[in-house]
Amino acid sequence: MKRTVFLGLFLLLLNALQAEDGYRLWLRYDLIDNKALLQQYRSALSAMSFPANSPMLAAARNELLLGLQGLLGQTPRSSGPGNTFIVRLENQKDLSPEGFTLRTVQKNIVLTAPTEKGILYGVFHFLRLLQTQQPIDHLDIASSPALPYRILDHWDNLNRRVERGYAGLSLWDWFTLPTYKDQRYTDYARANASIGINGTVLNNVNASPYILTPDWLEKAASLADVFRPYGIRVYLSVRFSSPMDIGGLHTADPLDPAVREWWRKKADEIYRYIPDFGGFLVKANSEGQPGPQNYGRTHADGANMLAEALEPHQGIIIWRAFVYSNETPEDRARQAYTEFKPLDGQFHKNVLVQVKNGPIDFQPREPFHPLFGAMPNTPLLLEVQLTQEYLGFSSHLVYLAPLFEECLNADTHINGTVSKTIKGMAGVANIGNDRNWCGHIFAQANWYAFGRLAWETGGKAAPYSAAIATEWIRQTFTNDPKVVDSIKEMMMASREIAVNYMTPLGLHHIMAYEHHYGPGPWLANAKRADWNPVYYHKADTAGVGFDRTPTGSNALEQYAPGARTQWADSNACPDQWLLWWHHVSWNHRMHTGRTLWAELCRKYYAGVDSVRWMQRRWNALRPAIDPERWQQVDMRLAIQEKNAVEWRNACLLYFQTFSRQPLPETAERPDHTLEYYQQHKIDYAPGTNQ
Ligand code: GCW
Repeated sequence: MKRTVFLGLFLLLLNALQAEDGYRLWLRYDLIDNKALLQQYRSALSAMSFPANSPMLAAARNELLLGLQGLLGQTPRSSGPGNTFIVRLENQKDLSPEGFTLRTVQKNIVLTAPTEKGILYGVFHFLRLLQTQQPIDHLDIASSPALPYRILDHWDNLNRRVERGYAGLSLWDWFTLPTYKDQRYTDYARANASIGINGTVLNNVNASPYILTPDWLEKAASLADVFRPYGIRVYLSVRFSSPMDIGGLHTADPLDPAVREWWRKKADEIYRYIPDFGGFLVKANSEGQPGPQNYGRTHADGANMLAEALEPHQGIIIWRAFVYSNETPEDRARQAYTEFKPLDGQFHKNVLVQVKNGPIDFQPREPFHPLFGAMPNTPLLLEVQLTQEYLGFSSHLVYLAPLFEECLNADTHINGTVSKTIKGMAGVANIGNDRNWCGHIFAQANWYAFGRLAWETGGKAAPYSAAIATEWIRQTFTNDPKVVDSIKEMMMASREIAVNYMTPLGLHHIMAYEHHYGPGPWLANAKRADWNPVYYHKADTAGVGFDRTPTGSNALEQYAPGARTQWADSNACPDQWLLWWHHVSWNHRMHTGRTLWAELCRKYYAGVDSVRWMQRRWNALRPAIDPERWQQVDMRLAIQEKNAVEWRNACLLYFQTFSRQPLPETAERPDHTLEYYQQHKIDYAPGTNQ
């Protein structure tokens, strides 16, 4: 008897110790630790009227019960007297089909929505109110998503390796699909639904043609079945040459009738497997992928052929604008605009063009892409990268919402802010099969913020990053206001900190070759000119920076005059953009009054110092955070500090060979020579070796 009690206690303890491994993400439904509030919530939710006669409503209802059981330690009675949580499907004006209202009516809380999906989102919103300990006695909420398309793009290969993935293997265990449906698929869908994500592209844009063969379609269909009750549509990336690769045709020319027929039949087949299939995502004529240009056709010809095939089924084509060609000597930052701008208005109505936030490639800082606002007759999606290819992988704490928001709130000077020129957002996923999903606990915040931003933003001027961070911290860690503020400050500063120790003052693309982890500003022998850091910084003894004004590549001309003026003059250009737009001398006077060289040193040193500040802060938070997650983050911060020092030392020693000026007297000296850093190779960095 004693032994059993002992064992029981031991197991309980073990469970408690193991409980916080990050698996639950922000969907932690633990008993509310504020007694008074707990009582209020309990009495506000004594009964429930929630008819659930469909899989989606059942999912919503189950989530509500799961949440309430955890948060309140009890669930409402399904009928009877007392304050009731009432759920009703109901049309309401001013609400989009996915929207909902949550209102206090007499003593009841009423959730209404025009669709089941709205109910689902309303349930998650309500649970978030409880998790973040908000008052619920006078609710008057009407919420609709700002953007209709809110999609995760997985760069997952069929062999389970994830291109630019830093959180283990692909979440999709393709081999055991379609039969084995891992609980993680459901939990993934719950997490997405909780932040309003309504689509997922299952496979890498560098697509294998096999995804369109029956075996693989059956696997995709099985995932779609799991996701459907959570309002998530499945999309697939397709390889443009599929009719040749798996269809036995001798061409993939989009104007060839046999090719068109092949895609039509393929579309019909896909919809037999997945009746609500979302559509195709296509990377064509980019980085070696086949596309319509192989046959002298345009991107519009290619996209329209696929659009016709999916149209009868209400599917869409998402055609990526991430293109640059080796043959063209044109500044890479210009090329997407050059190719796509003339095609505006030529795409079928079920085609959306997906544009990365900046014109190069997910750098720590880039100006907004010139295509935003420039294609008024083509619906655009904004593509951002949650996985931190250029931002320290899953080793660095970098909260990306401020980066996304910088782009969303940028004024195109054509149609208002970028957020007003788009129909949706696509986020390159940072999810893998790591126990905590994203590798870094704080990387979960980037997944979370992506969904929340896509729901909330859309021309509204308010900055959301801080508010979203607060929500996430409260759900993920604690509601203790001091702790929340302390973590929030860290998160809000973290993006600028990374910019400082990696690529300050408008520097970009100066990282190591191929895996993109760590510094490599000296690299000059990649097989394409524009894969070389020296192409981007152009340092010489006269100065540093890429001249993109009329005296240089004139990428500036692709922006509206109003946008141009902020960057055009090297003396007026804000410091943070300077070396993106201008080649300036090492003694150029910055807005701070320092010379460029002095400012560059200051930024790199500040970057490292700030990582150490984050470490101290996290240390002080130790008593407030559960040991397991605290330690995970602490160890990753140690990696980040080491890397930041390497970035600073390597870059400053390298640029010093051109500036020929000393490092600041008082500063910490580099502990190695430039040659040491140049020889430092990382073998088998994750995210490559497809
Ligand atoms: O950021 C670059 C990556 C490639 C990626 C490409 C793209 C999927 O280095 O790995 O390929 O962008 O967006 O297509």
